[in-house]
Amino acid sequence: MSDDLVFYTNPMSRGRIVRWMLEEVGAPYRTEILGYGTSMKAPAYRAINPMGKVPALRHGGTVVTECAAILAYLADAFPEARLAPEPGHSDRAPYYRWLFFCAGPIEAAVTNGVLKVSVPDDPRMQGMVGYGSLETALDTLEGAVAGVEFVAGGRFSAADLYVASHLGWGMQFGTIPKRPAFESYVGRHLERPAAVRAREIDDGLLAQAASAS
Ligand SMILES: N[C@@H](CCC(=O)N[C@@H](CS)C(=O)NCC(=O)O)C(=O)O
Repeated sequence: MSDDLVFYTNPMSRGRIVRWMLEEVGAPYRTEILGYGTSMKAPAYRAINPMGKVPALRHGGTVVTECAAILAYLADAFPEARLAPEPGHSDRAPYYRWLFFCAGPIEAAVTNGVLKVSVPDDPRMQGMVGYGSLETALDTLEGAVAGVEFVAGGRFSAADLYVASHLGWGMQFGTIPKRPAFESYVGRHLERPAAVRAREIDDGLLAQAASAS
């Protein structure tokens, strides 16, 4: 196992998104499991991510946190995996657009939905809230995935991996309503060999994670 790439995670976390990306990249990596409320909050790990949250990635001497940032970083660090449109290509625009749209508006809208924080039906309030309303944010994302296989250009990218992960988790946990366009977009991507492998690896680590201190 390589020490060049170290993946800090817990299999019951957003780290599953990064695991899928690492499996798509195909470079060797080592996994470190952090326990909730224990090693995740200890000084040794806070030196890597002061938030005390997973996932995080160390690549040589570089640390990157935040799922979307880790995905974008890996896509650029391993260009041979072809998981991002070429720098400077116009497909880079939708690639960034939908990565950031899910990391920002969708993530915030869905979390607030779970917490029952609702935005008043007042255009001035919705204008202030970055995602407008959950409905508007989901309608916008539906427009991006409806009838297409990929959100950026003609092939699978880290943006698809991230969008499909958000939609897949959201529909599974009932925080995002099932819509035919979401289901057909997500279904295709979740069957990718790297996605299946990543799920198997994380499922296999659940017992170890439960006893992680
Ligand atoms: N914005 C971060 C969110 C990371 C996050 O909240 N991770 C959760 C698990 S899914 C966590 O580590 N929670 C533990 C804690 O906050 O104590 C990302 O996208 O990576």
